[in-house]
Amino acid sequence: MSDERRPDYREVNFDGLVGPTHNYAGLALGNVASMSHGGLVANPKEAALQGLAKMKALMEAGYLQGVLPPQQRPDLGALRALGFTGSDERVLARAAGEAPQLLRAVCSASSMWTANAATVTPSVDAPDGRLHLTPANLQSSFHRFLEPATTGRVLQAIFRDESRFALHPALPATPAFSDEGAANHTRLAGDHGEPGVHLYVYGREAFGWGGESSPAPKRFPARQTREASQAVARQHGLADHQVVFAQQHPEAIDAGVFHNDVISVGNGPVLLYHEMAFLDEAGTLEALRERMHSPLIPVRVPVEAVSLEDAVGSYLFNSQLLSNPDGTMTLVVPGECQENESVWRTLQDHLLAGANPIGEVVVKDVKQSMRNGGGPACLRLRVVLGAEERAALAGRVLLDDALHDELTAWVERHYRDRLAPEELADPALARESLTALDELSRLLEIGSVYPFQREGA
Ligand code: SUG
Repeated sequence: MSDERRPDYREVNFDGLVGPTHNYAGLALGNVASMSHGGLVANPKEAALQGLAKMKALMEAGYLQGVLPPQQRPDLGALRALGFTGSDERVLARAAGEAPQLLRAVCSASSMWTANAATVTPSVDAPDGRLHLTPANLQSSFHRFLEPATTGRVLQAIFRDESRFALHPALPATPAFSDEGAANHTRLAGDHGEPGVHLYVYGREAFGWGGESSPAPKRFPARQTREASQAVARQHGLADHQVVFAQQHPEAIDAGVFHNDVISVGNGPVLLYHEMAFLDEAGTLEALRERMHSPLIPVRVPVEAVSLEDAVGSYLFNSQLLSNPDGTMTLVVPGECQENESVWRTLQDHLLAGANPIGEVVVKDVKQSMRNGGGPACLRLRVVLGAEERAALAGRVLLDDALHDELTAWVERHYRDRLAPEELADPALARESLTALDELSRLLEIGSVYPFQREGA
């Protein structure tokens, strides 16, 4: 790590492309939107197009935009591993009859939420001068535990240059090392090229759980452990003076804040957070200030302005906070913020009018994803890269007009515009999905990342 600033370092937002089996299955305990929308009819085509429209809008506004592909779903390999045998049709039919929740799980398009794909440390912070990535093990739910193997292959295909990029194995997939990736990680720095401080927010401690210093949520599970965050920081070579570990407020988890990115968002020197985000608010800010090279700019939203319920319902904090070249910042909020009076008022009176760099609010409609608890920030993985590192990315994953148009046409060609949970056993859906993904992997030039391309599965 060096102390000099690197002016060519910029943030690339890698959004997850929504997969063809996007559906509402009510799979995510502690995620209020997923729990309340299970069973609804989804529109995979609209979901994918909403995501692409967001990517295009940000690209046109001058931000660097990347794209990550969806995963192979239904994951028939997972069903076979659980004892379902016979032809693909038979496996699907038996799972639908005997274990419909398992079928729903193996059909989830949850890899669209790439904030949970991995945790990333830019090269400017790492002792070996390489960018470090660790795929999240996502072991806290079965449908998401199915993601890291393919995520690892996708990241390997893109961050292939070992002289610049270090891809680590996911942590052991066991409750003590429960890891949900960048959704619980925030890098703060004066600008992207300045050495940063890494804020890791965890919900529980695995060893010493429930003690007086570590109160636990009572209603919903805490998905990230302190031990997992510490292990990721260790893998990436970060030193004590570069990291802060903060416990999430257990009352927030019980109100539906299943990841830290549902209650705070930071970028550059700005940390926008709700009063109930951290168990020790003052201690967390102080630790950040002590370590940062530039002054921290905290933007606090008190409970009186926005209740926890409104924060969770509107996803105000699951916004994208984007840095502009003139030092201002843009907040990309989900449409639900506009529909909530206290949230919209807070955005105007408190955030835009306040003494902070946030100078613009942009509203984006990602309702298809929102109904499963995924706002604008869930849909992207932030990767800070220098110019040479950007040039070293493999595959065709940085969005330009041509790629956007090809992806849109690809979605129009292959996706259904309605998908009910009862339709997931349709063997035609599985075939459509594989045909689409095979074409996509060629379009993105990422090679054979899918199990069916590797094993003939
Ligand atoms: O893990 N929802 C995802 C939403 C993830 C949002 N990501 C961030 N906050 N970064 C989850 O809870 C619901 C799927 C369903 O119910 O069909 C789901 O997995």
